[in-house]
Amino acid sequence: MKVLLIHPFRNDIGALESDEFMPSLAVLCLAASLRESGHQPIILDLAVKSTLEQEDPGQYCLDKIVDVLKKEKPPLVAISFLFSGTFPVALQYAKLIKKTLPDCKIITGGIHATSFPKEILSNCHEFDFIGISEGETTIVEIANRVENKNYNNLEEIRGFAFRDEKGEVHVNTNRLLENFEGLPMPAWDMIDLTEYEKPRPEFFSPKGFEVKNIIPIISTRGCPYKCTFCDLHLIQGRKMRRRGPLKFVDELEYLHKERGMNYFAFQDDNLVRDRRHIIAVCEEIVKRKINIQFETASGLHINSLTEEVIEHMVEAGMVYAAISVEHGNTHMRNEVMQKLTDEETIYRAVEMIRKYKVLIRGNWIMGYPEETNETLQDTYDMIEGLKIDRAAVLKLIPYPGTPVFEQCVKEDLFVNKVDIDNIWLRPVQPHQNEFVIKPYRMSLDELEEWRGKFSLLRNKYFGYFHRDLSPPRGFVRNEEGIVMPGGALRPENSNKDVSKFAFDNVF
Ligand code: B12
Repeated sequence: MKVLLIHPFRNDIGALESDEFMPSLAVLCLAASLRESGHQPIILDLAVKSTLEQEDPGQYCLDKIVDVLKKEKPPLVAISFLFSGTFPVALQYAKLIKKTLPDCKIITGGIHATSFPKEILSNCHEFDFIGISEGETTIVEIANRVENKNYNNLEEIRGFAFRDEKGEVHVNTNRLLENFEGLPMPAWDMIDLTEYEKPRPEFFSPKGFEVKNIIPIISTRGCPYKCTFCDLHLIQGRKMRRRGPLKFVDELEYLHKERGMNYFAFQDDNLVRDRRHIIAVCEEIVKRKINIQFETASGLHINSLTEEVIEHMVEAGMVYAAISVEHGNTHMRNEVMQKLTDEETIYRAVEMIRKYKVLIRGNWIMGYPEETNETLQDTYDMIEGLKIDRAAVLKLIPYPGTPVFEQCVKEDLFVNKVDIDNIWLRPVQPHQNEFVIKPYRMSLDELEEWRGKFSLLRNKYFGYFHRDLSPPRGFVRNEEGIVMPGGALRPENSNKDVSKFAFDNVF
């Protein structure tokens, strides 16, 4: 049976300014499982280059959806979106789909729908079903049901929510963690990778490759840690699951040798947690002579990094290591955020990575309820002390399903008095420039001041230890090796005030 899988175009500043299109792994994984079970998935990824090239991208997407619906008449449509803030777009699509093809069923899933299945199904009758947590098995089960028009005992489907004939919503939270190893390779063959291309001359490419695509890959799911800001456990759970190195590297080999891809971004939430796994993956890459470059987009958990792991990763092609530090103050990092990483371990990890010619980016969070001027000073001092190439200090967005969200609701810390009962409908936008919550002991003006200071640190030490690296566009390096704003901006951005956005929201 035909199943249309839609990945929306985020018609907002976040998408438009960063224009970093990456194929949706969610859609590729769901499509692969559907196909393996004998269904006919049709991928409509609207977050692509050709959408951005349209005069009115929003309208273009709506027209495109109608065209595909009329042509394919799929009995089931699945909408997958990555950020909670994209829900309004998904809802707009669902309304249009039901208007165009009233008999088709619509399912959505992903982290936002997983957080609010009851609210969405009770209020938005356009959606028939919701997949909770990982969706490969659920989508196949519901596709089988739709094909056979068998809607009996839907409550038996695990990780699934639906509305019955009386309009009552049933949520089966007994979710399923997929047998990750057993899943088919994401359906890369179903998408045109040129749709995600753009020249990226600014990318660090020590092997000299021209980088046009960033290809997301994932070799493990799950993370055992309980960081108080992270909601990913809602989807992937805390139990780590891996794809066997041979199977995973088959995917890389296909993408590199048959599709010409040379730059990859690991999306694993805790890529190095299982050292034997990452070492085996890297050894397999080297053994098969797969000549690629990769980055660790989601941030490496510092506790698990060892010299041996780094050495293997560099040999296999790591050129950009993102590390998740989260805070410069030990109490904030370890007691409040539950990151459980010593300061010495952080400094040691940076020292270890720095021995290799690899770019290093650190991620920090600012604006927790317990934040003070003193704790932010510790973050500032740590960044100054580490002198890594990029330092991203991002504002806290408390997401439902996290302890910090509960705390902010309980203590009424939201700046814009968000309507908690309606947050499923109007979620915080990821690109929202303003701070979302106000710390107990700091004013918003003070936070803004810190944000300004951190923005000056962002690229300050770019290439400090590798001075032959040219600073990012729009920056120049002085004689002491310090990088500061100056020089030409990218031509396409020259007439936009991107500075604030770029500093704050793009890694
Ligand atoms: C790639 C990524 C990005 C990329 C996005 C690239 C792009 N152009 O699209 C970049 C780097 C830009 C990014 C940025 C941010 N990100 Co991000 N990112 C991710 C990441 C690491 C990987 C996503 C992925 O591919 N996963 C693998 C796929 C297979 O999993 P999945 O998408 O969850 O899909 C599965 C299920 O959800 C389900 N499913 C999904 N859709 C559907 C649909 C149906 C019908 C069904 C049945 C099931 C289903 O089935 C799928 C297969 O099992 C996730 C974390 C993660 N590991 O998932 C965070 C994540 C999505 N990001 C997150 C956040 C917070 C951000 C930032 C806001 C961080 C910040 N403070 O700046 C920014 C936003 C930037 C901006 N300006 O908008 C949060 C989102 C939380 C939320 N509730 O919205 C996540 C979940 C991380 C987390 N730990 O909390 N991010």
